Amino acid sequence: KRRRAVLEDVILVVALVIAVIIGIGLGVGLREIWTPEDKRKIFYLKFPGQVLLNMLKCLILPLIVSSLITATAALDKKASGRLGLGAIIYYMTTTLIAVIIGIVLVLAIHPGDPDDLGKIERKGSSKDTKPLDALLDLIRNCFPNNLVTAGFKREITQIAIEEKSRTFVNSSGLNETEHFEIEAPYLDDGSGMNVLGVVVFSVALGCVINHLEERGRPLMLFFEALNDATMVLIKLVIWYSPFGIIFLIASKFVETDDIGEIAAKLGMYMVTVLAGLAIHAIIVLPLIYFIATRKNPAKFAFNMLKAILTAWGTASSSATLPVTMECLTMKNKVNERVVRFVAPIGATINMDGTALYEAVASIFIAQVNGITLSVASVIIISLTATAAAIGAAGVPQAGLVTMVIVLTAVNLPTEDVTLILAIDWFLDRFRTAVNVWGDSIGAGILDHVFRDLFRNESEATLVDSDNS
Ligand code: DAS
Repeated sequence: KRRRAVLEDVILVVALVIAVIIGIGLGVGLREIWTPEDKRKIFYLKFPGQVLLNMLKCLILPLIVSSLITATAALDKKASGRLGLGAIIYYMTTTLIAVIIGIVLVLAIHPGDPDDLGKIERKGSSKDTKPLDALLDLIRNCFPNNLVTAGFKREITQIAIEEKSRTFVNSSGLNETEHFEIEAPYLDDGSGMNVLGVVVFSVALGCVINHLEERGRPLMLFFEALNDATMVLIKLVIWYSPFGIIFLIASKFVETDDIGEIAAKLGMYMVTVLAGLAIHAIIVLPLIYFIATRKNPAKFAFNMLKAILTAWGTASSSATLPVTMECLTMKNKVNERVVRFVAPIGATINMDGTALYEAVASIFIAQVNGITLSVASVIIISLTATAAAIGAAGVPQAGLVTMVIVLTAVNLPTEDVTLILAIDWFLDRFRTAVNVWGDSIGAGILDHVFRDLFRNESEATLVDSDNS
């Protein structure tokens, strides 16, 4: 079964790479042969890609609700509360640190600089978006007044008005600047999904189901089944994605004027993501490990190398799971009980690399569109990137699928996912390796912190085995 899973993931990654190459070839070809009026056909060219994006958006709601409820409700059942609580604290802390590293880097490096892309200079800033209003919006959206409407709109206090200006040569050949106001389509304009509200509700319901124990069992089974079903649907969408990607990339190549410009931005974007992943994996995680266990992280890392390389090769945490568990127990001598609990759940919900990537990618897309995000939007991005990483399955391309959640949460154009599709299959392997490395560090720390919890238990086990 596992061999089949690994084979499937490898076939999928190969299909994605081939799809990218065909998409670029088709796009460059059409750019040459299509005349400007032919460009109307681009909507037909885009169609299979739009279908892919719509399927992804449609799966957001069931994915968030089922994965978060299942994750929060299941913890207590699978292991002693303390270990479960320790795992959650470690997961949340390292994932949020990864997101913050990503946000700091993408704002510092600014890979998607709109100035040389945007023919429209950005003047002024969005009016009437007072910080207090934005903060109240953020908190208000955590508690939607209607779950159903939360699925497609957010509550807001004001419409942000953006003043733009455009410089052009007028009839007498003089430069003239035209000022005009538009409604900022990306700030709190009430559309877009209230992801934060759905996330908060899901975690709250998950905790209550956990608390209800036996009485909550039917609900628990329902959401587990919903989660399984959603994962199957996501897998189907991911199998369709190579086909959709061909047309998304081709249409992007046809409609983008300056390919060189975009390529340069994608290069800077790749550097930003890889730099963030490197900082998190080489500095932050080993430091946390050393602080928590006083042990040498380099030795721990060396013993995990096989799992990290498998993660890089397959771009799938789930396919790497058995190797991760083997390296942890056999080489790093982590207690079997801890590994059996932390590794599978970690491979599913603890994805530092994916969370960092989603924060960087969504802010990059905002930058390329010349959109300056408010502080509230950046906070929404960090929270939804964390929730989206929890919702992402441990399969190739999962981070891209759930990134639609983050973009929808701050109402950014999801079509621009195309921008980064061409290199996503490459970045996916690095973020998957960081995901697995984060799970391993977690297991090492929890094993050390709760060693007394398991020592007498393992002695008891030894005694039992002596008696048997
Ligand atoms: N490939 C996913 C994993 O297996 C991560 C991702 O897609 O972001 O962890």
